[in-house]
Amino acid sequence: MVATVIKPSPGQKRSSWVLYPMFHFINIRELTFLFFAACVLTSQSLANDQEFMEDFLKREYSLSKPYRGLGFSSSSQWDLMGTAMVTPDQVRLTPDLQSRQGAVWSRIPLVLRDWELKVHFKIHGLGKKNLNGDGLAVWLTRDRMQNGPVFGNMNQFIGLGVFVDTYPNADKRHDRAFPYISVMLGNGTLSYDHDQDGRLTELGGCTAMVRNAIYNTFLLLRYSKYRLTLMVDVDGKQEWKHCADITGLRLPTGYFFGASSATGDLSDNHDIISMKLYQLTVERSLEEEKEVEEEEEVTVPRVVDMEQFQVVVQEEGMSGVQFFFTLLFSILGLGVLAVVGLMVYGRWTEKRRKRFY
Ligand SMILES: [Ca+2]
Repeated sequence: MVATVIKPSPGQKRSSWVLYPMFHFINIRELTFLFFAACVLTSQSLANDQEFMEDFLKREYSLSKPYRGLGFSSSSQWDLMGTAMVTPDQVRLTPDLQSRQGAVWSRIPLVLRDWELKVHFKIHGLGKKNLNGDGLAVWLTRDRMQNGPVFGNMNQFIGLGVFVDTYPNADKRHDRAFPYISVMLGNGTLSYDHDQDGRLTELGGCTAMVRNAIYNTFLLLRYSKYRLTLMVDVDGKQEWKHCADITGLRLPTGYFFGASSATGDLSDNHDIISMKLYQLTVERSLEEEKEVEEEEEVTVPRVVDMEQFQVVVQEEGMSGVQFFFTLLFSILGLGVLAVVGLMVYGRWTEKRRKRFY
């Protein structure tokens, strides 16, 4: 299944606008010209919609009902860890209980060049808004089955992390509404800062009302031609909405898909219903093929033009009270130094005078 963002196609819009006044023209040449113009515009818009020739569901990378043998059978392609458990309807990463961590990880390294991952998930619980947490994460990383502080996975991870963050930890700032979905690319040294809800390392994201939703909630990650697109479908309209778009992103192959979640003092049920991976067949121009062949093997994930994502963090200035006390102690300190200095000088001049008499 190739997700198509439903929006009026610019080509179609323009062509109908062009066609409307054509009944006023008598000149057959103008009519012919308009006909061809309309054809060109319409075919361009169709070409945009059919960017991908084909797509295939790749079962070996997908997790869906019935979850036969998941987590215990040697023939299963997925492993469970922590509190994750399989029920007939979902893989529950954590129950709505405090201090739980659970994850599900693919056993098979991803070797596809162009792909699309559709995740059907559900976050729900008894806690009131902002008395629930912490959310879940979807991964495509070098390492798998690790415990840690980033939604139940290790920090300084290498690869992609998509965080469905349901609790605002940086509550001093009200610059975004939660739940908030964001993307991070880890290179092994970058840290996800939980207290800042990952703002400093975020490549893109959006608010999405995914908790206790009455509709099915989906997210979709598409990676093709070094471009990563994140889309969400959370309000029952069967439409994909753009959430993040990152170009120039180089991702090594051989990484593992996974999903993880953690609860702390606050909790929720974090469920994965399915993770479906589609291989995309993408047309490449000769130049693009050459570029792919010439490029040295990528070993560390990176974004080519990282500067476009640099977040400027404003250092908090000194408060008025802090400034007053700093000044007061500086003056007192200088005063004490001056008194000590005068005493030493007085002693020294006295000694000198005694020596001369
Ligand atoms: Ca958070």
